[in-house]
Amino acid sequence: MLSHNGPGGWARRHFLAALAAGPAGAAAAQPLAAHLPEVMARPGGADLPYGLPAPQESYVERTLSTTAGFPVWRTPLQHQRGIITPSGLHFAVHHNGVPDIDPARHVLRLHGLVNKPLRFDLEGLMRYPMVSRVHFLECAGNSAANALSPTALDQTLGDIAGEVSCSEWTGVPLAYLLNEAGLKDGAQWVVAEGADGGSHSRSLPLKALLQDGMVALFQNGERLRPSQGYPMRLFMPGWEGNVNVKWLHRLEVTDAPAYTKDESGLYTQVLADGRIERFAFHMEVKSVITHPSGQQRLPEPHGFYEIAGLAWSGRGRIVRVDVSVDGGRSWAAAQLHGPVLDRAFTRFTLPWQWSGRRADLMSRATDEHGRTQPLRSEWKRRYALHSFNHYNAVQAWRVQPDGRVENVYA
Ligand SMILES: Nc1nc2c(c(=O)[nH]1)N[C@H]1C(S)=C(S)[C@@H](COP(=O)(O)O)O[C@H]1N2
Ligand SMILES: [Mo]
Repeated sequence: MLSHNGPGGWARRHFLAALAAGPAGAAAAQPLAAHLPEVMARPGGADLPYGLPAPQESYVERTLSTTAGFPVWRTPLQHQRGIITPSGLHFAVHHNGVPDIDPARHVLRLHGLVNKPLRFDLEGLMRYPMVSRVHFLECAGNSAANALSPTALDQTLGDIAGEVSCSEWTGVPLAYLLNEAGLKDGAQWVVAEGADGGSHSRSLPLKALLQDGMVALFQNGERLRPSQGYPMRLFMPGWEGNVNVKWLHRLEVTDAPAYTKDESGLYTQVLADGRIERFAFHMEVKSVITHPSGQQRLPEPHGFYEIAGLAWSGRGRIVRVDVSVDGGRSWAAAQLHGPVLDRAFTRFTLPWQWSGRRADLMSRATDEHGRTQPLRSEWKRRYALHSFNHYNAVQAWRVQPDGRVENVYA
């Protein structure tokens, strides 16, 4: 049988070439889709065992930034139409690289304040009943560029706020595993640990895990990508990305949080009065206009355009998105497109007749608990000057008379 991806196949040749070019070359290397013409030119070979986007769409890619000191791959939200992020475009944050895990040897241990410590291999876990849920995942540090000083004026939406994606996650509810192990008196917290080099670990309240936690095994119908924690990760809907421990291999039930390096360092937040916000798990209500957005250009100087975007809340469903085209002086209710799901991306649109004059576009989402996005000035008043986590303020785009769109601090 002909294999394109086996040893010596075209995919492998491409990767070897990218590796030979070094890390910088690898990042800048042409995407696999660029090799499609080569495949399609082969007689009778006009398709692949695992499909790829059209070569003409190969510019739709995650963007890599290493300024944080570790790789951050951002979703190009400005190209997303719909609520599901294609798996290959899911954002990724790796504090200790991506471990190469043999699924046949990977084991998840559950121990601590339990009656019966348990050990699950992948085969064993696969026999448990599973649930499927569509949820967004967002890094606490998403939109940091906007939270800090005005540095992101010439960036795309993905560059600014692409540390959020939305997928269908399928896996085993944590309650099944915790109840099987049996909880001892005093059990209050669970410390989750990953199998990556730095043993990424976070403490989570047991009660919330029993209600909502999942050991996710599938993403959009296929096994998790290595980038998302293959072969298993913790998933907590609506909570900051960091607690969703990838390459999960240990759950320890405890009576108190462990104050791990990952929760006491980067992922705390300093308030304006100097106090520190600890264990702020929820990602708050937020929205972004994807079309038009930063660095796009409206092709005609005036006329009809559909404003489109995505809204989400870590606390529940989106009930309303208001859009302004005059920098927040007046607002109109956008149309929400179903399905409107709990703690998931919700698509919104508003028809717009552009006069051709400079216009400042904004969106402001409200969730079912009546929480509404703050303005940037309101958000900045609450937190210390250098704080940037959990930034959910209104995003503004300026449309210039020549159709250019740029980030603006309104
Ligand atoms: N084991 C492990 N889990 C991890 C991380 C990590 O570096 N190692 N990064 C965390 C951070 S900071 C985020 S935002 C999310 C990102 O999940 P994703 O890469 O699947 O988008 O994973 C979290 N889980
Ligand atoms: Mo993160």
